[in-house]
Amino acid sequence: MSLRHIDETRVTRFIVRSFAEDFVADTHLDVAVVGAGPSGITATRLLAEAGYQVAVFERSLYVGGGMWGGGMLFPRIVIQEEAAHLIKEVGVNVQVAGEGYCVADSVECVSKCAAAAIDAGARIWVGMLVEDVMIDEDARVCGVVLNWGAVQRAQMHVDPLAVSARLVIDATGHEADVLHTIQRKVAGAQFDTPTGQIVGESSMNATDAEGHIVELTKEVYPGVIVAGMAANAAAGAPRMGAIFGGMFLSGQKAAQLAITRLADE
Ligand code: 48H
Repeated sequence: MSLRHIDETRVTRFIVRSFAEDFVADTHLDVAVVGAGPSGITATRLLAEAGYQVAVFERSLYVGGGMWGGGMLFPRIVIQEEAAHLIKEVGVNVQVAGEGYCVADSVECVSKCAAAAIDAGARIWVGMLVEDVMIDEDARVCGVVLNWGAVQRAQMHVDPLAVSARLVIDATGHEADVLHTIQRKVAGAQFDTPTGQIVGESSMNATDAEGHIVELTKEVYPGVIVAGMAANAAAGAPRMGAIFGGMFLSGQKAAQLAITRLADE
């Protein structure tokens, strides 16, 4: 069977039109999630499953954040048994390793978590960097400011576009990038962290890090919930290495907080 003659300009039109329709639909969101690592993608899925209009903006061309690389490029992640349900429910094969630990294939985990978020109705925008936030008259964050990740890498001067959101989740991992941007740009910004500021993560202590991550997942700045490694980084708490249970549980808590917060409005 030979394939039909291809009209190249049709391909162009289909791509641009489909993109534009979906992107315009996402210009007013209930929740804008920044970063498609394990915490961001879990929060996104759970919010979409709860019926909210949610999208995740990821500056890389791929989703999954630090999950792909497992531990030191060995493509496996370790998850505590208490958190394993959050990946089992999207179909990941989780092996019980003993003593409360489970192991999963990181490629399978990324693929199935992302697929489940999309199936639940969320859109994942890759290659899009959140370079700033929008702030309303009460100094509350009310949206994200977007540019292409490639534009940032090429250091081109290109003005951004903006998407409004009732809540933003900073799930940008070690960098806590959204919160650092707010700290840099909003004069006198105070955060709900031990110092009132965003301080950056401390050295590895997995028990401490995993023990605190869920409690540190909260609305640290008006309109911004922090999740995942960014929650520890914001508070100056430690890193934990290639154990991921806290990331999934933090994503779950961020979604629950967002649902409660949105219901209060
Ligand atoms: C758009 C952005 C921006 C931006 C960053 O690092 P992640 O996987 O984040 P978490 O917190 O869900 O998971 C952390 C985990 O992967 C990890 O690194 C662990 C457990 N480390 C422990 C240790 O000791 O090292 O994903 C964050 C995502 C990435 O994909 C970034 O590209 C993306 O956020 N991102 N996307 N706009 N401004 N900043």
